[in-house]
Amino acid sequence: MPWLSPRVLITPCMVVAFLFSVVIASPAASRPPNVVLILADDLGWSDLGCYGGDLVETPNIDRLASEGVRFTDCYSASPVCSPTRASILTGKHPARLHMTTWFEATLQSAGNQKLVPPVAIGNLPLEEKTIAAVLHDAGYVTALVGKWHLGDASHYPEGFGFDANIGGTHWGAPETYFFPYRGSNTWGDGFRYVPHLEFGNTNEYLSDRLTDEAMRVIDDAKAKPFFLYLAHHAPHTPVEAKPEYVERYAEKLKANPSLHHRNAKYAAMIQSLDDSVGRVLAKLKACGAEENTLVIFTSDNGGYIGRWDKQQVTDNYPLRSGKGSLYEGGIRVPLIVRCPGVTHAGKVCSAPVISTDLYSTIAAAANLKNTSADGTSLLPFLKNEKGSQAREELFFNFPHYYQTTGPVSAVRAGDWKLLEYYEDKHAELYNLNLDPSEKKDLSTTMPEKTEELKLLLHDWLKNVGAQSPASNPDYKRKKMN
Ligand SMILES: [Ca+2]
Repeated sequence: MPWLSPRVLITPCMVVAFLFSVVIASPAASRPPNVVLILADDLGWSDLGCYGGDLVETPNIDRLASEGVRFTDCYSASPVCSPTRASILTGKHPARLHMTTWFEATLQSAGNQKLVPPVAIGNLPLEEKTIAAVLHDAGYVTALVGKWHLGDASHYPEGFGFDANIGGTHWGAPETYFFPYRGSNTWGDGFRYVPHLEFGNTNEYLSDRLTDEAMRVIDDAKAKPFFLYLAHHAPHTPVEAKPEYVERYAEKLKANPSLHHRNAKYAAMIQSLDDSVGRVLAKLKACGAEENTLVIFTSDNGGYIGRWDKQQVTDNYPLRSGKGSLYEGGIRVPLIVRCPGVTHAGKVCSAPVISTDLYSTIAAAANLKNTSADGTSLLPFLKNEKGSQAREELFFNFPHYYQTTGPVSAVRAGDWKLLEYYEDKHAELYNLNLDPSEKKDLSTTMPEKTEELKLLLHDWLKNVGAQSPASNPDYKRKKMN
């Protein structure tokens, strides 16, 4: 057989083959991007390694950040679960939707408090067109895997554009993270279950199982573009983790007594969350979808600073407070976005953004025209376009009580942040650039700035039709012992 030079190898057949491959490649290149939205539950802003967390190691999420854009000043539209989830899916602010507290809380009557919180909607209204429905109309396969928490059985994901609902119910948390993901307590047997995860194995861990289900969604999509909404329950309470990971972090804490984060079980839960992200990214790569998939990772509210098993769950240091509060610890959350060919690898963006922006961002990335009432596309920030303007103000409204707060609204305008509490109408003013921990209230020393932000906040509350708490005529002040 004669030796063939490389030049001889380029034959008319090869040219035809090349042209054929271009034709084959073209539809893939113009195919709409897949969208993978990974939502953590109650993950704090400073929990992750790439956000300064000092205990848990999150190599996969850190790598996602190094390959995409990491936002330092992303906010959840609410300091609690359901409202933020509604804001992500609808692009509307919870105050506009009147979905201002979590589902179970909408079913409970007011306690002995100075104010009666407004009646909040627990069921996402069926007329709301979610981003899943928008993508579904555009030919996407759509699936929720994990937590839903946006209403009762007549308001489950199937009614909002999702082809598949794997595990989503009205419950905000599983009773246990270990198979069969249900338990019994004073409310009865089978309390807080996760459906559709039958036939599991002993010691199977929920975050791992949800990831298995997410893999199947990607496989089942086959040639169609897909929207995978992987809504992990972790690291929301109950604080339960795989023993081998707990042991690892217990050892690390013993060796490093000065760490801010002190909960080995909670760290171990986040380790499993990081495993999940790693497996999803590997799956995208293995099936050739990596270059055509928008990946978003974020959390629905700040870290929970209450106790579980007599130990504080997390510490949002350097931010003040935690879940439920409108101080930064309650609403500032991680946000990482990777979209090959769009995002600049390793960029860190400090523009203030909010969970309502994800709807418009996903729609824009899929080249769909839909925009939302309260969001704006983050694509200019992802593309690093010159002249990308940060939004001038972000607003928050939580007219309810929680362990960390009384009814309150807030506005962030540039470096300035104002909180106004409904009980006594007092306002607090902070400069987040100089004082990110919100320790120095400037409201009395800067009355003009305080008044300016109050007016902005009041105008916004009025414009979106926000509900306010009312005085409670039955309120009985607790006797002091
Ligand atoms: Ca949550």
